[in-house]
Amino acid sequence: NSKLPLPKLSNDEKQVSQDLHRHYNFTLGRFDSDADKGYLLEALAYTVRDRLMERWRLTVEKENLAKSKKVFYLSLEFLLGRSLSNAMLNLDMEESVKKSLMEFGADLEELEGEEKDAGLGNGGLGRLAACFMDSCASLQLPVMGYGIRYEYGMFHQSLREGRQVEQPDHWLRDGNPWEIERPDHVRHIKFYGHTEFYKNDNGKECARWVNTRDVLAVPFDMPIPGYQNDTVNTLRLWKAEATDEFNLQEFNEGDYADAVAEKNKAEQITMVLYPNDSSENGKELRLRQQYFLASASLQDVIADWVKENGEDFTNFAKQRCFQLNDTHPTLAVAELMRILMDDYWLEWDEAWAITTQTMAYTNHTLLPEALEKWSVRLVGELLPRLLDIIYEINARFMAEVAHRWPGDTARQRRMSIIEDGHESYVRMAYLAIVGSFSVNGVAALHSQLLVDGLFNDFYQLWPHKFNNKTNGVTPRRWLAHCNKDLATLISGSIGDKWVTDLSDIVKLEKFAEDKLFRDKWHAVKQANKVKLASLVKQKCDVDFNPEWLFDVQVKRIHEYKRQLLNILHVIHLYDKITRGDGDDVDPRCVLIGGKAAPGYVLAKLIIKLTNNVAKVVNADERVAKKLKLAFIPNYRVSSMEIICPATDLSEQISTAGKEASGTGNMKFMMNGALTIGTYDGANIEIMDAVGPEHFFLFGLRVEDIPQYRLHHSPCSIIEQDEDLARVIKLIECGHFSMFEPNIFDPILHSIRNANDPWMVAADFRSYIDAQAAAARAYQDRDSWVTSSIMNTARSGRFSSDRTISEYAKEIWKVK
Ligand code: DL6
Repeated sequence: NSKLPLPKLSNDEKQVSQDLHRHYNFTLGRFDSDADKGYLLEALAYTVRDRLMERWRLTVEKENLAKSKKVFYLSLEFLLGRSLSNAMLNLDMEESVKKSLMEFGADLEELEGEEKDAGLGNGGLGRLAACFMDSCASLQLPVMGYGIRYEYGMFHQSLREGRQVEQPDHWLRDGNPWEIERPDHVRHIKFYGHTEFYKNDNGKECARWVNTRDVLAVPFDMPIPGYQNDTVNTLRLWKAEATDEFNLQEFNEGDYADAVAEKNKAEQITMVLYPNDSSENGKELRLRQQYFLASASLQDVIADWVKENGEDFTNFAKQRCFQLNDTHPTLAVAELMRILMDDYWLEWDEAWAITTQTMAYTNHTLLPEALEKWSVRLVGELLPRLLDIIYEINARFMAEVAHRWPGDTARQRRMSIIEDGHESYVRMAYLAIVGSFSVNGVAALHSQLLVDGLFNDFYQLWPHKFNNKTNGVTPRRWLAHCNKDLATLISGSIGDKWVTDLSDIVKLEKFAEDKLFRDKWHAVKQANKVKLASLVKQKCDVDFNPEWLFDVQVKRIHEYKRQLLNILHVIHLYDKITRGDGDDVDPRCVLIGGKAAPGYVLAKLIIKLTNNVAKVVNADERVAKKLKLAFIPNYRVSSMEIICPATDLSEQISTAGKEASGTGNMKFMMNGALTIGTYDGANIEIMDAVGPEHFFLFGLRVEDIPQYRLHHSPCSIIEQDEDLARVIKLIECGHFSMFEPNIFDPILHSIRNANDPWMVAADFRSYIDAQAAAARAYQDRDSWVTSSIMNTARSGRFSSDRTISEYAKEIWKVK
């Protein structure tokens, strides 16, 4: 097993230039003198990737040598965005690349803009996984990611007459230079078939899963570079392929069409990412994806273990740990039991001890529609052996509950992993809790609500399992890379330690007093706003004036996130100005962006309303000096890299208790935006960190809502609030839908609904007041810039390095 040492490639301009030419001419076979941007980008990617290879090999070797504990982050989503600029930053090779590109007459920024986003996620949960991978590599932790290599990532959103239109995102069409196929690590994944019992060579009664229809899992590895530390971790993404066996069998029987259909069916598993951010509606293909990921990853880890340790699993739990990113990969609990018992003949108790000391589960939502459950019928058909195991886990768990609370059958029913009814379901969150040693929420309030409410029964049984890990974002991508001028200004003042230790950024605080520094800070923000304004012009054909307040809400479109409240505010300003009462309205540009799940009718109608309001507002001369509204299409990671550095006011306006954490809120804060927000998710911790004087808080608190609901009457709120009544009237009378009367009725109905879960009417007045306060504050430039600096200076806690250090220390126990 002789490993060839790879040459350590230097970053000097000459070497980079040589490699760039070599890849352009030899790897890609291009000889034209007029460099094609697409090929040049590819050649550059290979040039950069070469420099990761040796570091990657050494990282793997070092980890194996150290025999340290390894962690595996299992996630159905990794929203990576672009890789090139991130790799260059981490390898510190931007300058030499810039110079080398001159020979091709190319501009780095322009090339970077050509790279497709790897959109393998929906939103917060997937992007968090990507930030975590970055932090693990930057902290040099032995953490490997496992996910799915979707052929089609998150759909491309375009607009037709203001409505969302979804188009497929075939991000792999032109190849992906950031992945390496590893056919030597292919795994077989079983589906269908049945369980068979037999006696093994030692006379032990064992089970095995037979007559299965197998699918191949082929791994593709992506390098995850740490920040200038020679560490390169691995993200392994699985692709489904048909096995040769069943292809051949049907082929030989002359059933060509069926053979091809089977092949397609197998490959369908990793064809497309489900574009729903909060409900999956029990689709069979989604269950296949979940099992496919869990099984491939666990088989991979176990095979590696056996190679290193033989079939002795005594130390497995001390040496390996799995973090389940939400319930999506939770079948891993049952799959680990299956592998240990069926393949290595461990006893139940032994296997269960290993499993429950190895699995840790993160919950990302309290929304009932996002709590996964799978029909027992479906699980039984697709994964019969897993269902046996889940039943057995539940039977033993129910015995424990009965022992702890004798006679409390209501509690047993409540806590059962199997929900009985007309149709029975497997409750995935309960399987995850029972099978894990740690259960965490993603912000302090969220974790508290979990133990007080949703998981209270489990908390009573196992209080020690529950903990909080407030989310964070990587300061490399979300400040050093995306806001280079600000990063330079910061490093010029306090040094660059903040890049790897964001707590150091607090040193900026004292510069808030410095007039010259404030002017520079303001100048950077203005330049970023000019860039965003030009993007908005290009994508939306709306003129944003960089002198005005940039008020931004970008995230998935969902009722609980309340983009609707934002639009009501815009309509209110429009109404105020047009009725001649706009003297106290300060100018602002409002930007909204985000994708709606394709089947989420109301969210799509909210997009349509935004666009219709934008059309009216932007065309009305009477408001032209005060108000602009734009909806930016196809919001994704790379758009956020331009949006967050340019934002003045960050909209984090979810109904209290509904947003588990939020991470966009942290990116904006880090880039010096002030937040207008509810007392929800990580907003609370953001406000605690920055101080309420630099934050615009509004709205009901989660503890007030139940009492408030008893007498909640949106109709009387509307009646009593003249401003809200006028806004509603404007929508109702068709002012924003001249040619399609009544199209917004479902939205009006949702606001007026006495049971409106999102409390839009209830929070309207305090939102309007907070918005007025924000606009007023923006007029005092000096004090606004001070607050902006304070936001960045006090964002240290929201680095994903801090979050990951907590996972490493308190859950994974790795160094
Ligand atoms: O934890 C990451 C992210 C949070 O910041 C958001 O607040 C939360 O909504 C999101 N959760 C989901 C839930 N999807 N599922 N399941 O995306 O997680």
